[in-house]
Parts: sequence; C-alpha cells; structure tokens
Amino acid sequence: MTFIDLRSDTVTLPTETMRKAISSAALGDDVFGEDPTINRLETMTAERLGKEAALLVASGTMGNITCVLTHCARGEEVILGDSSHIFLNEAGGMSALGGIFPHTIPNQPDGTLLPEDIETAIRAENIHFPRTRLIALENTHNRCYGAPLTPEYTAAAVALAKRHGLLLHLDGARIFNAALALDVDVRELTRGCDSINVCLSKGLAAPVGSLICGSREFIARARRTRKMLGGGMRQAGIIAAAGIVALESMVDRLAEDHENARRLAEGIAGIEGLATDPLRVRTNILYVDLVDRRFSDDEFLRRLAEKGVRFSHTGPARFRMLTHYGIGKAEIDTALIALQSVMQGCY
Ligand code: TLP
Repeated sequence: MTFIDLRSDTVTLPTETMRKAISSAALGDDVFGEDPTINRLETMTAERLGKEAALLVASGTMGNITCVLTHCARGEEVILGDSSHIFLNEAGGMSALGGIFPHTIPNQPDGTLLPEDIETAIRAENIHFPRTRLIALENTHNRCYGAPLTPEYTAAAVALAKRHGLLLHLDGARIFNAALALDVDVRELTRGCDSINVCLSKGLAAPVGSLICGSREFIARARRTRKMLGGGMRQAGIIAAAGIVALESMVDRLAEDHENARRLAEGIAGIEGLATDPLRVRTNILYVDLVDRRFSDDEFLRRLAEKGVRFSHTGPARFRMLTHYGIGKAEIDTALIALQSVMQGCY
C-alpha cells in the first residue's frame, strides 16, 4: 500500500533531476576543500542567505549543534524557546557534547520569544551564574503550527542580542517556507543573525543535507567543530548535487504545500470530533486535536493507517500533519475522506 504520508516533509524522495545531478556530479575530497559541487552549493547558499560563507553538514541537528558548539564554551548558556526543536528534539546535544546550559523561556503561539522574557533570562555578571552567550530562534517554528517569524521580529531580536553583547543563532530549517509565507526575500529573515541552519531535506526534497551560514571567520571555526563531530564527509558532492537542484528548483513550489496545508486544515475543521485552527496555518505544518475520546490515540492512528493515511503523534490527543512535494490536492482530499469516514464510524 502506498501511504499518504503526512508525518513530515522529510519523507520526500529525490526528484528525477536530483538523481541525474547526483550521478553526474563532479567530486573531490571536501576535507581538503576540493569538492567542486560542495563548494558551489556552499557559495550559492551563503549568497542566497546574505552571509559571507556556508558549510554543508549532514543534518539539521548537526547544523544546530555545530553552530552552538562553535559559539559557546562549556558552562555558558543558550536562551531558547521551550518548544524549540533544539530543546525538544535534538537529544540534548548541547549539554551532552558541549557542557552548554539550555535556558528555556516560553515560546508564544506565534513562535516568538517575548523580548521581556529574553531580557529577564539574560544573566548578570556574577560568579554564581552561567554566562549567557547565545539566543536561539526558530523560523518557521515547527511546534507552533509552522509559524513564520517576521523580518521586524527578527530585527528586534538581533538588536536586543547586540545590546547585550550576545550572539543570535537561527534554526531556519524551513526558512524558505517562512520567506514565501511572508512574501519577503529570505535575507530579510537572516540579516544580523550570527549563524543560520537551513535544511535541504525538509520541504525542498533533497535526500540529505543542511547548511550553516555565517561570517567567513565563523564558518572557518565551524569547519573545525564539524570535523570534531565526525562530519568531514569527503566526496559529499553527491549530496550537494541534489542540494543545488533543491535550491534552484524546489523553493518556489513550497507555496503549493502552504495552500494544501490550508486546504487540509479547513477540511479537518469541518469534521466532527477533530479540531484544528486553519487561520494559524501559514506554511506547511498543522496540528490536529482528537476531541472525541471514544478511541485512543493509537487506535486513531491505526484506523487512519488502515485507510492509507499516516501522520505523527505529538502529545496526548494531539497530532501533526505536514504537506510536501508529492502531496497534491488529490491526496489532501483523499486524506480528508479517510479522516471523515473514521470519525463517522466512531459516532
Ligand atoms: N524536524 C523533524 C523531526 O525531528 C521532528 C520533523 O519531522 O519536523 N530544526 C527544525 C525546526 C526541525 O523541524 C528539524 C527536523 C531539525 C531542526 C533537525 O533536522 P534533521 O532531522 O535533519 O536533523
């Protein structure tokens, strides 16, 4: 059975063009800086995001940990959202690998951190306290319905960080979704950030890879951190080749994913026993609550899987659905019929 797989936008398979690009990519040893395809992807990405340099890493998690470890020393502190991917879903890497202290403050429903909460969290100079070094934001915000952070918000956060002599990292795994949703150049969302992580293997459908971007000096230090993490990948131009296709041809189509997510949310909002908020859907992520509790979460997932629809379980009676390349209007409508029939069967 082929599933309508809404678990994540990471489930996409590479396009035909990507497969061709992979098989004909010019390669070299990237640890010597000699892979022409990687060098091209890094230059392209840095330029696109308005930064001096970029570095290819294996995953979004590796991108974030490479940046955090490059910015912070042991015993230093990162201020970040309590719903952020770095805090919730990256295996505690900053503590485990770097002895770095995560200081969480509440994420607002729109994915932002309140400036006053950040200010309160920043430590005074005192031998009892860890030293605050970094603020980390996430755009779009995965756990907050894929909310895009605006250029105005980002600029205010950058200014706040600078005022306090802090650095700012942006987990921009889905930064192109944010730029499209807000109809701005992606550089407006990265300006002033000291580092950015952007993923090729989410909505852009590349099979693997993320890039971190920043100043030339930062990326030179990050290269050493990546090596320390075992991420010097030799002839990884086979990864970069797909990444170039992703950047060149898969960004604009993300708008379709946004439309489909809205269509899905609107449909679900009309199904008795389920709840979602279509107005919160700005990009490709939505959350659905199982309001009718006649069957368990597992039973709900199982019944939908039997009808060929998969999505993620993210908390009690809460589920996450993402749209992506390969999910068109027809798949959305089929998924809605499946949801409707499971819920009707339940009444
Ligand atoms: N997110 C995955 C899961 O880990 C939850 C998903 O399916 O959404 N930052 C953000 C905002 C992310 O959403 C993810 C992946 C990452 C970083 C990490 O990327 P990978 O999975 O490449 O390590």
